[in-house]
Amino acid sequence: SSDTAYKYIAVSEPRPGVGQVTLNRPKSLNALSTPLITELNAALRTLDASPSIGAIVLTGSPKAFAAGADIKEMAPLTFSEAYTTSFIESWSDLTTAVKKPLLAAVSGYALGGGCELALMCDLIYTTTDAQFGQPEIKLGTIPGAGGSQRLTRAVGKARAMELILTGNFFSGEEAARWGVAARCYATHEELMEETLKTAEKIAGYSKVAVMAAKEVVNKSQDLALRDGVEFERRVFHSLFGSNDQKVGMKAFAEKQKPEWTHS
Ligand code: CO8
Repeated sequence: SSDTAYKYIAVSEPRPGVGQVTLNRPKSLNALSTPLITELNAALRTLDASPSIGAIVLTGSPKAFAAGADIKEMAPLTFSEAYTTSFIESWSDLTTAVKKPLLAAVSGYALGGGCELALMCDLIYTTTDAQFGQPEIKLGTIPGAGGSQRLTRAVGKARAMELILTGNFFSGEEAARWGVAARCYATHEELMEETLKTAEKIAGYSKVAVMAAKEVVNKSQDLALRDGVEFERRVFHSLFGSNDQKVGMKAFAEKQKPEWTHS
């Protein structure tokens, strides 16, 4: 394992086909510094390229998924520095470079950039008492890693506007009720167990179909309905060219378990 190469994260394979990245900067509640994001991007690229991995879980500690971008790193930045170095832009690598499903398991604080990082993942599971929020307004700034756009798409304008203007936190229970998270669980242990179980299930399907499914669902967030439906149909048609679509349908007809070839 390449674990030892990382300082701010840990990488493991807790279940067959499941890669896990654990944010590990406990002294600052997993504040997302540039070096941490650089490691995260490298780990995700490695897992995405690994033929044995079918799904990726991103998590933090029971106390904090991530308490935001690193405020101490941001404090001295000038406009020119932020602008010319495209500060925060590399965070989006997560949404553009990773083709395998990325599941966020969120316990504790998911604030500011931490909330935005979770929102960049394909699926969020959380704990009832997790604390989500976009508190940037309290620092004299605004969300900068997609929060105003992704949170608004997830919860609607009324709630997003209230959350972003007040900086109020919302619970994991609310996140699940409002559609930010797919599910919430009573404890961190239960959260991890259920997230890994779901990831393992996804990793057991054809990688071609899984990647296509992730791609078409995410497209719904970018495209108008008519274009999205058209895009879905094109991708659906293209899967007639995959081996696994034949494998899956033949196995169904023969009442056999499909043996995916991932091709
Ligand atoms: N950045 C840096 N350090 C942090 C951060 C952070 N976001 N959050 C916590 N820490 C540090 C604290 O400074 C403290 O360090 P130290 O021990 O050296 O004093 C340590 O972590 C523990 O934190 P606390 O003592 O504060 O722990 P509490 O349990 O008392 O409080 C809270 C926990 C409520 C989570 C509190 O730490 C807090 O409010 N943190 C900041 C939350 C926040 O405002 N997040 C949003 C940051 S802004 C942002 O993410 C913008 C993203 C996009 C920017 C785009 C710009 C272009």
